[in-house]
Amino acid sequence: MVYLKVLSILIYIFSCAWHSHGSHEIYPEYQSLDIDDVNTTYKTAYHFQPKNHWINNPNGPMYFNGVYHLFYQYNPWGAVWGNIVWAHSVSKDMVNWESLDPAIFPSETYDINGCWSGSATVLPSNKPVIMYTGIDLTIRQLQNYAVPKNLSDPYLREWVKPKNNPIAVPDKGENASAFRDPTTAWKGKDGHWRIVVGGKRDLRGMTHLYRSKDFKNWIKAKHPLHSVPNTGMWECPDFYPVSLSAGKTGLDTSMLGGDIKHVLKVSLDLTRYEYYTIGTYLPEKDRYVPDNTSIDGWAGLRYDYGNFYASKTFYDPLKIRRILWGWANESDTRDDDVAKGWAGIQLIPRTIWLDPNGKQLLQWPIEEIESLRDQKVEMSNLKLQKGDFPEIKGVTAAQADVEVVFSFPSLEKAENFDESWDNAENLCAQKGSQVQGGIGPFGLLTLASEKLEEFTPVFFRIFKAQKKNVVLMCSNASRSSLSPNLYKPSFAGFVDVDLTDNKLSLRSLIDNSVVESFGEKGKTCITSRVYPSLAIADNVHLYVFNNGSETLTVENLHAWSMKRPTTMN
Ligand code: DQQ
Repeated sequence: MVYLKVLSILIYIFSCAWHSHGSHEIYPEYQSLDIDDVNTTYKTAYHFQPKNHWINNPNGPMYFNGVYHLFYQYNPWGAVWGNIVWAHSVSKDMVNWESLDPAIFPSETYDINGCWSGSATVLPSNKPVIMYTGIDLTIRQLQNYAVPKNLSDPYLREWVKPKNNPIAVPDKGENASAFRDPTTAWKGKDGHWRIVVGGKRDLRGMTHLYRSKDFKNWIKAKHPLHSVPNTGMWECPDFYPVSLSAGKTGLDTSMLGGDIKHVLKVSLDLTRYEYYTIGTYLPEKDRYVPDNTSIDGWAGLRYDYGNFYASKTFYDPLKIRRILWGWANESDTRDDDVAKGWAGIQLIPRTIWLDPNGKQLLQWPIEEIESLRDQKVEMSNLKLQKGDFPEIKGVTAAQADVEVVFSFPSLEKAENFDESWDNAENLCAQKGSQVQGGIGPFGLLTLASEKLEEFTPVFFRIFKAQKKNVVLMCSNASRSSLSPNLYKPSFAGFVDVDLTDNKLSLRSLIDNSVVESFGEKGKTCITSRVYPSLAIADNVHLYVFNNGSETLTVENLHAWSMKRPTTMN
């Protein structure tokens, strides 16, 4: 039994990792090929990306003195991972961006082989500090910090690395290649600061805890904040408070108190997926205990069930919200990346808050993105019978924002749910958008070619289970492109919703090679990176569809063409 369980975990890990674009794969021959002349066919218009080359994790996002800062892992010399620096862009609205010179780059013995991920903390004295992982001369991972050279520069262009770096090195016997990605710091009631750093001991993933009185000298705590066996290396941990009662209002990272829960998110190097738990932070013990409603392992809740990794949140004091940035890696091949001269995008920043049920988080694209909405079309009260798929005409289907609410008269026709179907992705692969059901599949056909040789459906399917209905949400890339050799997964997640009003809603942000979708007001989110060969630019179509025997109603549908931001690097 145990053997079978371990075997199934290993098969799962391999099937995930096999397809994922590992960020640390090294291709020396491509690492420093400067590519100025990029192929723009699949470049996104309103998702953040630099002019060229490789990008991965968002780093140290923050709001400081009227400006949003986004740093990110970047290869200044090629479209594959390598030569990693902290690129730096600034914005007043997180829609229009101005790119600056890299803020942190290898210069010292303690970071000469790379400036890897980390976080920013704005101290109460209104001074930002960046913590990041440096790769030293002997390829050890060390934690360092950097401060702005000139606080009166509104863009904080230059950063200096104080003399007492590094501030944390791996302990004797500790794995020096599994010690990275410091979090934003939080302050305890004792006035001391805390950060956690991702790590592992054998296969036990963990967050090493450090404390400091002055933000300069850091002492490692005897025990990690949290650890879980058999999860492997924990990359890019994120730890922050959320409120049970404040709705969408975000909390500063140091907030503690009555109705506050905490979230611990980790990025699993083994599967290249993230998961989070909601739980309780015990400040007097400096331990985090996940609630028993959160699965604490690789089958746990995800911010996004698709191409989404190494994410990071920050507290936005301007609009009192918490914002999530996530990196969407590629689904094309390394050779495609080299040929197109770029790889990786950042997804639209999302406001993130606790569901009033206390069991999961909710996410929604930041409101600022709506400033890019242009030409609009609407539909309402439209009946969709089995096999109907009316086209949504009048918007640029390659670059659109679509919001739709579906309703169904009853749940009677829902198919029976087999309790062994615990893997949403397998279920979605098996019951794709073309396999007829009872209630659903229904949703949007995005990035579709004229004769439907290519399409990426984003849809729901409702099942009847013993205790309650089960809602499956899919973003299925299996038919997204005629090109072979692409990664075309049937990404999927379940949606925890009670369906008492017989309605489900969906929003998709479509942007040339990405479809970022939000099911039921942000309960389940899925991103697909896709590379159609026919459904490109003006040859893209967009449909709403129903393939279930129950007739549905599109209560209302709003779709907008999306403009390009005025400035994007
Ligand atoms: N990538 C970074 C690391 C991090 C990993 C290096 C996650 O700091 O652990 O580019 O994608």
